[in-house]
Amino acid sequence: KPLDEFEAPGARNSTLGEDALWHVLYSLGQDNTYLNKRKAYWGLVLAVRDRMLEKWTAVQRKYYANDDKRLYYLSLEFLPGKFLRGNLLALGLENEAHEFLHEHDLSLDEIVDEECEPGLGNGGLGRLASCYMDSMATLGLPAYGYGIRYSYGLFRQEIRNGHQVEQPDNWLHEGSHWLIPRPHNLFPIRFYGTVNEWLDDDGMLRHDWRGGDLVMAMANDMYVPGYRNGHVNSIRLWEARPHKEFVLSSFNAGDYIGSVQEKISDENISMVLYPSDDAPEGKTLRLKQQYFFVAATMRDMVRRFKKLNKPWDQLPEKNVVQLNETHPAIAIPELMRMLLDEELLGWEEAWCICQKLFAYTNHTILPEALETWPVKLIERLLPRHMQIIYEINRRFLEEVRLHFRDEPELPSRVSLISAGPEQRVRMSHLAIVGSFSVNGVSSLHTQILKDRVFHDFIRIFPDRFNNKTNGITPRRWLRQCNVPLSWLLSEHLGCNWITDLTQLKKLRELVDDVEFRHDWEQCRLTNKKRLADYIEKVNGITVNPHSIFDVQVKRFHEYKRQLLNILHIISLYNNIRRNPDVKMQPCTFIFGGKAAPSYQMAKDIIYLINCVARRVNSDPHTRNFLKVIFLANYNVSLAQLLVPATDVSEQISTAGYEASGTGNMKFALNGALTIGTRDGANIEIGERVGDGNIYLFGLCEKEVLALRRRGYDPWEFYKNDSELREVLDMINSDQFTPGDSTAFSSIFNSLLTGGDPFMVLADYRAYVETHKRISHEYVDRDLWIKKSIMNTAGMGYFSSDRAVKEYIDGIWSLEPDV
Ligand code: 26W
Repeated sequence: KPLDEFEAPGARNSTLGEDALWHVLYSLGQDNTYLNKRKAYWGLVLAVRDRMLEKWTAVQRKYYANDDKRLYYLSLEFLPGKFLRGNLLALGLENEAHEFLHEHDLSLDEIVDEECEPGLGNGGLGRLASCYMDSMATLGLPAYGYGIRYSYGLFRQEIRNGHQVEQPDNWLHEGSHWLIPRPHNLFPIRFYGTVNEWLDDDGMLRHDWRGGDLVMAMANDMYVPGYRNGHVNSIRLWEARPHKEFVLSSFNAGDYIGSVQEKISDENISMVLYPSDDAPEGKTLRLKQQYFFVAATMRDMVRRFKKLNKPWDQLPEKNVVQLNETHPAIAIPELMRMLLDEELLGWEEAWCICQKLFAYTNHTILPEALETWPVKLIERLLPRHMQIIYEINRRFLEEVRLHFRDEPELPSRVSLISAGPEQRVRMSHLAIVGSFSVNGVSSLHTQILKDRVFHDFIRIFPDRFNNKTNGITPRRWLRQCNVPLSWLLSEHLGCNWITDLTQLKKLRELVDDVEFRHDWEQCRLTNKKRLADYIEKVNGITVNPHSIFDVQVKRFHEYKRQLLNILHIISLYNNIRRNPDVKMQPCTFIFGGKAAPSYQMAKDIIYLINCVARRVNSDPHTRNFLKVIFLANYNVSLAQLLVPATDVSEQISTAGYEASGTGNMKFALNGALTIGTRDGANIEIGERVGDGNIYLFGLCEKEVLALRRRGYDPWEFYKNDSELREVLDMINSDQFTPGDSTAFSSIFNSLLTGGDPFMVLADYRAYVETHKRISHEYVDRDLWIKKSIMNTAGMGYFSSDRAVKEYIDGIWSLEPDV
């Protein structure tokens, strides 16, 4: 069409393709008489965005008109994955997009390559936040996500000579039109400074925090469309901007370079995501990030609330704040500060409001992951907040002493401040005391919180603790990532499963249908071939799509026990070499995942896997039976490729350590069989897919505790299991690193002299025997496919729609607004 025939989008009697072309010319300023991938991509993004914005503004208007209660979901991490495909799907624009691209000799598959993935999270916690945002929009909830617009997401992982190398992830270098900057939504955020005291008219002592440094928080909005329901929510990501006045004052003083340097250090706050999901780094910048986004978010919430002209005690009737881990827990003293110092409420009134407003989700029991901040640091950076924390603690401990008179030890155990040479604020205690709800993320995890980690608190606040087993969104983790299977499902079940995943249970009636099983297997094979092509292209290794695809992808951590997996692979390798005529089902073992840059042991394990892979893949005796693949830079996009192509899902954490896991759910939903320990959500997955359709092995949580109490000696397993000994001795030699026999001595030592803290050796034999069973059962294709179908059929419960509904009923008391 000639240019003058295009109407500006908004009038909306134009097609998606017409709008895309319009945007190529008028928004991007590029010739739209021909398109390449990049232009088609960006044009489509803007055309899709227009449609979301119309719906979003209508939805916001409705929230105000209906006086809805709002949910604020505070998370330092979000991992949404690529947007284009999911947004087209949710808005029902897929066909229009295909037509448009087809007219220009392009395909959706090609142009989504143009999109870069926002890696604004480390792993499970960030991805969970994104699944929940998807479900909240699909359920039509008045909900807002809040976080930080990091300039650099989680590092890009490269593998060089077998080692992880971290590269910066400059995901915004081309800009992202999925993110709309809102330069007028701007709040000043204070750091450092001093606290002044004054007496108000009633003679009450008041506090006023002033001075210090100001940084501006600027909003950037990301949009989350519900699935075909006309609903669109948003995630507001704060970006740090220099405070004008500050820069100007030094500028006028003639210190030009100094003023620019100030500007640079202010912007540092939102520069980069901390890449650790185990031990907190304890850096001032991290605490600054936490306070920065929390303070801006509380301002935004109070700004909206004030428009309603309601008394303060209605704040918790009109709002609820969910804290994703303790990372945003500083919101509690921040809201106290606003109510006390700015709104001049009394302590009791302000505290009552906070305790009705906040709810806290715990995602980890690893002691080293529980956040604490030095009192000295908070005193300096946030002096008023430290005063408030002391006062919260004083009043709390007074109550504790009153109610538990015969337990003089209790106050120090539950105190918000830990004693010792360096006093620290326990953020989990602050979050528990300041919230009306504390939840774990799987049955076992919540039980452990109640029995062990927060046992003292369960007696103080018996009704506060509850479980919300995690869930995943079926839109991205089935409909989007597994198109062949989605077609098959919709053909037999209709398409309601997309928003009501429990429909999948009807698949149980189809397991005996030979033709259906055949189609099921074909879907799986299609997905496996696609993955094999990717591996060929990226790693240059040919894998057999008929081999068992056995996959372990997740962050590298000792408790997740990638080591157990590679030990088994080495013993398999030894066995094949000993029996060259062995009759076994060929296996492809696939690994992926990042190690925190400062976590040396995790990096050593990555190196070991890559060295074993090099040896195994090039050995002519084993090549046809065994391949080991490490896929670099595991992220959401790669997960979407792997999950539907996996036969065996490795979920093998030391029992009691994995709070829930959500990868386990993605694989089982797509018909993979799980080999796993009785940990986290694995237990609940087992209950729902049935004992015969999951391979659970090894020590359970109670047995892990008991063995540790009895005294666990890994040497015994080394001495008594010759196969295992052979494997460990190989690691402790130069077998995988010719000429260097100490490359893996840290691993060997940790497993033996180090006491094997995650009990890898204790579970080794059970793991190997379970793998033997899997290998046998896989060959019986009918049996295996039936089990695969039974997995998908049993996974309806693990939809994030179910999880979010449980949060609504049990914690948030919200009304869907559709
Ligand atoms: C401060 C350092 C830090 C950063 C992140 C400590 C801990 C974290 C997260 C809690 C780590 C995390 O992602 N935990 C995972 O949360 C998932 C969602 O609930 C669970 O499924 C995983 O089992 C849990 O490890």
